[in-house]
Amino acid sequence: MRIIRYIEDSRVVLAAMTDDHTVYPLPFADLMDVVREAKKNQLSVFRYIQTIISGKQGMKKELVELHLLVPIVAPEVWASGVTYEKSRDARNYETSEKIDGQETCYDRVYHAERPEIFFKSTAARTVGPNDPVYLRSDSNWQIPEPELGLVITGEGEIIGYTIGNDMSCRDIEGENPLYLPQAKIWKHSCAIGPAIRLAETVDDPYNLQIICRIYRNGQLVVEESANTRQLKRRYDELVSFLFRDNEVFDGTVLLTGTSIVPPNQFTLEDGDRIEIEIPEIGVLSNPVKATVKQTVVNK
Ligand code: DO4
Ligand code: MG
Repeated sequence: MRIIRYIEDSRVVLAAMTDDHTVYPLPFADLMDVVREAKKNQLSVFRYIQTIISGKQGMKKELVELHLLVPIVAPEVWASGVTYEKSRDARNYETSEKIDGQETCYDRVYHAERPEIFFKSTAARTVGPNDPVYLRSDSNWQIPEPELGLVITGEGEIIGYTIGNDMSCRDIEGENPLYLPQAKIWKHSCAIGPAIRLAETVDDPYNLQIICRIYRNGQLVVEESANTRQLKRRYDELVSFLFRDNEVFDGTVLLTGTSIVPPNQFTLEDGDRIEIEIPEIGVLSNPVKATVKQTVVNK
């Protein structure tokens, strides 16, 4: 079962979509309201939704027929880094910090007990399906990072899985790892969606295929895939580090890192379209838009 949000007649609708693609609007504004109500009724989220929709007439729909929004207005999006060998190798390729024969910070974090976890986005910077992700105007090497996202409660329970795009500037991070926030956070630099698959309806979250396709002028220019079985960490391990002495809000999304990196000579361009698919969740599709360079005058 998947949870979606969409606009219909100028109203935002929260809905459950069953595996036969029947959509049932839910009498709640937000998935976290459903989670809280399910707890009160001592039912799992899936069972609680089943009691709500039983006997109701849903409507058969494909996701592409709906005006989808982010499936949850995540107050914060955090991200894990260098959790896959492929990401470690890509970071080592782009970094100017390497010295022959010596380990880089990326080699060390890949093996360390403490994972890399960084702040990625706020609700205002995060876009949903079909909204444009933006390119930074001060970077010449930008890529999408297709990632599985964990949707978590303020108590650290993983209630669902979504797709995330951790847009990244390889040149800015490569110049100096301390530039990470600038390589990762700007307006529209994070996309999530198109749906949240309830965790209890996923057979094996360590066996999810992730596919990324990038189109330029309508032509497929990049197609790569990976599987979450290649992840070096466990999801609960990543969540437990995020929670260390931290206040984490209901509906936070924690991205789990990328194992898909386009060829090194590739950079995104204005007008490209990125598709990230996890078959159990759907396809997150976003056009790419260049940001117009702004000059800020210091007063
Ligand atoms: O170390 C930089 C971040 C890497 C990252 O975002 C990833 O591995 O997905
Ligand atoms: Mg990433």
